[in-house]
Amino acid sequence: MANAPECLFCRIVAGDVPAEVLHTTERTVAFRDVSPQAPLHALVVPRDHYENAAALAAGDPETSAELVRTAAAVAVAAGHDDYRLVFNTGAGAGQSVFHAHLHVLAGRDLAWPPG
Ligand code: TR5
Repeated sequence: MANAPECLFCRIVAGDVPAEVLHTTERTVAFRDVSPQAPLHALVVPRDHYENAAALAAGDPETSAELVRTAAAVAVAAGHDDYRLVFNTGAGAGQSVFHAHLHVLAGRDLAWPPG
């Protein structure tokens, strides 16, 4: 799927908007969230533009799986065996950037259910 020039995360992937990149693979980029909600808060995104996790899984299942592998690698590299992975999907669920992204949260007690 083509990248979207007006999409913030496409621009981070392209290097046009600065971000603290933690890990890259052929298909994914992981960078630190600008407004961290835990000592480790990273976002893992596909290089290609998909609106949300469901669209990514339908259109490119291998990259969808790679997002999870990359998220695990980021958490373990930061010294965390326990971590939370979150896909907010839709504005009502808290999605604010409409380029699929997997939140990786770790480093503090994470309550359940989430807010
Ligand atoms: O709310 P959802 O699930 O869509 O998550 C979007 C995430 O993007 C939020 O946790 C934001 O804090 C994060 N975000 C927003 C911006 C940004 C970012 N993370 C890294 N770098 C960012 N830049 C440069 N600009 C943002 N507006």
